[in-house]
Amino acid sequence: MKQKRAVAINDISCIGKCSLTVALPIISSLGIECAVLPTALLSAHTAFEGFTFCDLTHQIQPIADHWSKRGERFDTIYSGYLGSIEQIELVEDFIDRFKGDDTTVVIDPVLGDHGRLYTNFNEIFPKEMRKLCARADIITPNLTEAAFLTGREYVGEGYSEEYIKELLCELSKLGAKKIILTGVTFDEKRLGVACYDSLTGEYTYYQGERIESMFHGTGDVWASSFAAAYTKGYEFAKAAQIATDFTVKCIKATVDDKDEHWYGVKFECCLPEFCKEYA
Ligand code: PXL
Repeated sequence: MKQKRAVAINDISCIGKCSLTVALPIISSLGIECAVLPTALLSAHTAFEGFTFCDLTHQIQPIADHWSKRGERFDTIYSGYLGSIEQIELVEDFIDRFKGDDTTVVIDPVLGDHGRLYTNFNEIFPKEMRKLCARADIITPNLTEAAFLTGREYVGEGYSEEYIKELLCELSKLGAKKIILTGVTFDEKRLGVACYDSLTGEYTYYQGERIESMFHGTGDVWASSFAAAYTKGYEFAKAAQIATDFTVKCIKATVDDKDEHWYGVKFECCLPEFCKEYA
């Protein structure tokens, strides 16, 4: 059987377990080749004070040109954290060049969390991210990102199912046919995702155990395991469920190290089981 192939477009944060250091092992663990297009090199992700940042924007076009000349193809194009407006535009261009009939474009529109944009981003960012979302088949924003993308006010908790449906519907107007909202909760015990397939009109909710701690990089763990499962061939809502279960397991494996939350989750401990179950 032909091996599936994904390309992960993301930064390398040397410490802090997010972006490529998470995407590569998780996607590879399901037997999928994971090509990488590194967008920047950081000593640690941006929540670490004093991080260094080496911009690799100038490398994106030459790498794409080389791949294009060679006729390289991908089953999945998956992008996460992008460090500048120019990078977002280059990824738009990359998609236009490399999206074939059988390619799925998964965009995690990384913008912020807890109602705020991440360090380094300004209010122009969400506008450009909207254009990138228009080229996606699937987008996976959290509630903060959904608010910035739709221009609606951020509602952290205590929202209704109606509100979530409205958000999903508005997000689908950006262009992607399938939307997954992450970090959705309706009570103190459960946390999960809300999925909307605008082609079938179907809404699906999947909730896992809610663990009261905050670890960095869990959004990337979720999106990478979703991209891995979807590329593997699991259908949309099932892949979202697989990613939710995996992320909960990773958080549970890390919960005793709450004070180290900048360092991300111990997803490595959970990979053998993930692999055994879904590869
Ligand atoms: O996990 C998202 C992410 C990825 N990459 C970098 C980040 C962040 C979030 O802060 O700073 C560099």
